[in-house]
Amino acid sequence: MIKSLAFLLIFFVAAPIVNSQPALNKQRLAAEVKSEFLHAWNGYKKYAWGHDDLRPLTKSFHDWYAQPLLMTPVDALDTMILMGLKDEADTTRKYILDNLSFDKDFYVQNFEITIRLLGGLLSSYQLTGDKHLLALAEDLGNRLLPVFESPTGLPYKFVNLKTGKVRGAETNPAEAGTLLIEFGTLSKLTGKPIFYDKAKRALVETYNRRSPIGLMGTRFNVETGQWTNTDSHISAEIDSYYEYLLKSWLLFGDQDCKRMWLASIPAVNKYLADEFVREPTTPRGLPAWGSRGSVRRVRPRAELWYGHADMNTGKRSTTTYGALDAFFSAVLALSGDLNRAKQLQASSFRMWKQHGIEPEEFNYRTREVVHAGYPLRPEIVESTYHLYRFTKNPHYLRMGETIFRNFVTHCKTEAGYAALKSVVTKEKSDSMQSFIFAETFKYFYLLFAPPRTLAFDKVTFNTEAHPMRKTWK
Ligand code: DMJ
Repeated sequence: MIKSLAFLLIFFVAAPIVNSQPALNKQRLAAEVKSEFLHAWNGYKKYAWGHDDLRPLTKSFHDWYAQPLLMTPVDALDTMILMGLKDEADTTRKYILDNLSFDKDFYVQNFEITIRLLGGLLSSYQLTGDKHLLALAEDLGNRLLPVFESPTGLPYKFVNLKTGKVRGAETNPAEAGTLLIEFGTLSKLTGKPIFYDKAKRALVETYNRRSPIGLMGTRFNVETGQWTNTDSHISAEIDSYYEYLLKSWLLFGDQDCKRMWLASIPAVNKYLADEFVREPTTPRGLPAWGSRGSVRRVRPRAELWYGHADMNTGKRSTTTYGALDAFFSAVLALSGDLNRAKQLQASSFRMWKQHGIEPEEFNYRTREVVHAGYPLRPEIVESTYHLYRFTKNPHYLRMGETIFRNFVTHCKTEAGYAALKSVVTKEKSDSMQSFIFAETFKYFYLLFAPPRTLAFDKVTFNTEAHPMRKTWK
């Protein structure tokens, strides 16, 4: 009797309050995002112009290799165009065309150069029609091609841009399978099938190495074709492989990619998805039943996360999820699985709210932070934007506003934006990677900007948020 009275009381106390929040001012938020973009961009221009990245604490710069490859300007250009920053975009485009050369005698990481530079040049070409950008992309594409010359067709990790020598036989599904959107678009725009064929073969060869139960591992060797790490998940080193199976089908209408995606997703949902009911706890983490004092969250809650499992047995290994994994809600939404997309996004947002900013890795069962860093990642914003576009539910605008405000509060510095060493202590680190411009600010902006800014249903974003448009038959 006492228990059922308590239940009634708790139920009514905890019943959701009718949402009476004032309508959110999208126009004002879009303007705020643009102004924060410019704050970071001006910091880059002042302290790191001509280099790859800004170091926001020491107000200096960082280059990835022996000489700069203009990672930040190329990654940022299409965002400037979408934000309507015309003069800034014109100056940046001219600077890139006058200064960027890929005739460099050093090794670069094929995956990073493909998603940031090849992707950035191609989308900026599509947005401006400037043929010089396409010529630069083609030159880069040709210099990257030697990576595919392995006994299996799986790409080596590094290539020397001048000599074409390759190295790095151990790679992973993300680096091998996240190339077709960029190489395929380059192929369509130049009329040269080789780019499409090589990247597609790499994707198929990656898929062919799935386990008998349909899961991918973390690392393999491109010369032997053998797995060297069999941990399966949707996180770093595998993540965008799944994204490109789906998106290559959507962008190119490639039926093999459709088949591979449809054959892959059931295993992911069977073995990696972790659905459970979380029992209510008090704010102190004690069970709600039998505890005293005020109880806010009292009803058991169904949660969906994606954890780790062994690729051969499907046995759960760890219950970790993190900032990178948050991209998967966008992929699920794009695939038409809105139910899982919404549930997973709710989980990502809970992870975000626990410390007011998300950690790199989180144990979703115990709610403990495993890796506390936050390198300014965009994935949760990307998924918020996709869910808003698919559902039109203002809930996602409010979610985006919270994320944006926390992001500004904790990461803004005098010279730009800084990664966090720890989301718990909020201590900053001296890094501002180029994807803050390509992705984080772009997805924030597109979430709040008028839909006409970019035709969501006509573009496919590469994994660095560079939008590709099908302009070919
Ligand atoms: C980006 O370079 C890409 O989104 C990639 O797929 C994963 N990591 C970063 C952003 O977090």
